[in-house]
Amino acid sequence: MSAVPSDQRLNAPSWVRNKKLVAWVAQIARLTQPDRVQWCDGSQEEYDRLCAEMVSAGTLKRLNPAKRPNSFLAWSDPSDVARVEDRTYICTPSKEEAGPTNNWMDPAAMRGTLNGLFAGSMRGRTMYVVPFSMGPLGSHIAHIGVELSDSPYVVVNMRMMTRMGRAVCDVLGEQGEFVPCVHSVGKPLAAGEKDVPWPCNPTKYIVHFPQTREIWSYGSGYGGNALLGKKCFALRIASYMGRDQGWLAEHMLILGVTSPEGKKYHVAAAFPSACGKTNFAMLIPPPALNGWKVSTVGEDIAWIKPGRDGRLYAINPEAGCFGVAPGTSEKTNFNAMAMLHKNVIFTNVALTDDGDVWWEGMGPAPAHLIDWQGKDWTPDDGQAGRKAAHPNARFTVAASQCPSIDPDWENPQGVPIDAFVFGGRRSTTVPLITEARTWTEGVYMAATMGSETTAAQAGAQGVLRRDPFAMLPFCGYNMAEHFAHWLELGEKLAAGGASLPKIFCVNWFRTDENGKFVWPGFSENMRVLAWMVERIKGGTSGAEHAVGVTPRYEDLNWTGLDFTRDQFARVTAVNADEWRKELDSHADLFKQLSHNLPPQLESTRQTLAQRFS
Ligand code: O2Y
Ligand code: MN
Repeated sequence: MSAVPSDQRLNAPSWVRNKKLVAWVAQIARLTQPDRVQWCDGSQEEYDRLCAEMVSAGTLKRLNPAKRPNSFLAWSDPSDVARVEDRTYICTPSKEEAGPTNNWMDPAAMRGTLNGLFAGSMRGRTMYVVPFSMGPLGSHIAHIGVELSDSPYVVVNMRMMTRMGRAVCDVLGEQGEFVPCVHSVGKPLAAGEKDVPWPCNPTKYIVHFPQTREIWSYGSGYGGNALLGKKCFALRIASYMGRDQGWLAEHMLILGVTSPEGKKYHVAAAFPSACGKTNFAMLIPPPALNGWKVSTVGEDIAWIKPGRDGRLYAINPEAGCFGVAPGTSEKTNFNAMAMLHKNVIFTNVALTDDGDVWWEGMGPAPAHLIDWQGKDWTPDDGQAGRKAAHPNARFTVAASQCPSIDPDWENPQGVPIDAFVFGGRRSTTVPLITEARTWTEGVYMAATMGSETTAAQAGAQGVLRRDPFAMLPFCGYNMAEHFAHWLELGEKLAAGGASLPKIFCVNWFRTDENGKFVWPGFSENMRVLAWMVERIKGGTSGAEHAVGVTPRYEDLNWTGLDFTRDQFARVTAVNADEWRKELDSHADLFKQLSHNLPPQLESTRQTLAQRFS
């Protein structure tokens, strides 16, 4: 089969009217030399056909339709199991613009490298053209991208994670703008060469050109490396666009919370990984608080733009969840499990003997499984420390299958945000809940947030990593300038007379002298959320301490939970010695981020330090 040599072989369908798109597809086809080009219309027929082809190729296994209708399992190459932060680049004209927390390379030098890697990289394969919208089609907050990929696994996942296909080209029209995203697994096939189930390349590059709004990804077929609408576009490129255009692209869930009297509020919350972000987004209130309702607008990313009324409105730019399977159970997240009964693509979980899936933390292990690397597995292997599912194993599923999905989750206007919440996993120091007294104090909390590593993560356990705004791997420009952007946006909205969302900092993870969590977490976090809502309404009180405002024991609703004053004191105490060290560590962070760091942050730090002196 010969490589695509000319524009005539592009097969652009009549519903593609954007000349710039066709010209770009032709240019990338000339570079990457695929055997054929396929324009994805996003139909069910196309999805079914691609899945069937991947079953034949060994990339997917069809799960038992009686157990998981229309669901599949993929096992990746063992070397291609997660995002590769050390191979992720932000190619701004100057290194300072990318900032000290991003890998940077000169754009021209990177283009040279990429041109070499991508030349002929799709030989023997199909290049799929995947038009997608981040956000509801036609929403003024949404933006369009087009991913060119030689991976059918990417196509079917993008169909779940975004609004994808012909309808996007209709919105794009003749003149619309799109973010060009080029993806290759980096494994061209020679004539007659047999493919492998999960093609990839040991050399990996995940590259962003924020100025020209381009994404190039080479060598990986997995998750955030390959589904380019998610972290690459919706966070790294979008955060840069938001800084230029006066809006925010944040690593935040969005939830609706309705009080017993029927008034609805919306909260956007940022957590680093392994802090129960998906669980919080899909929280089910405990039975004793069943007058409260929580609904899910989004569980990973929020795009937030000022509305005409001066309030901030948020959309979930995604249409699906790419969630972590291990640790998810009916006990930890009933709603997530309920999403997974049908129409799911699982990646790197274990296969049961009756054609279903299993992962650590789901429930009792079956007597025999095939693990994510295709090997026999028994509970004895588990005892010996061998996992049946990879710790970063995933499910891809449409958000519409979430039982708690909010009726407004596709509202093109977005939902008005009443509060921002920033959280991390801290065994000491940071109280259960603190309300910032000012916008600047809230930005300070977000800028200095951090989380301790867990056993499931690579490296040593319990190490504190600062993760400002939970955006460390996702900010497409200098992190210090992200802080400045938040401060400026707050000033601008306040100057227009708007009342800004409240900002809260939470920590569900304080431990006792035996290392056990003191706060029960999960559903019980509703009690903290209810206090936040009361504060938004202006209805309940709290006590001011050195770092902000916290509820007193009597300010929380304890109906149905046996949680003593002493336990409450343990999770809310502000220890001066711990905080003096904490503030010194904030100074270290600010030193690292000193280029263009807003002076308000260091002055806030000094004000806090004085309170502990
Ligand atoms: O490992 C990956 O490729 C996926 S990372 C991811 C996926 C869904 C939601 N959040 C994340 C994350 O790393 O924050
Ligand atoms: Mn995430």
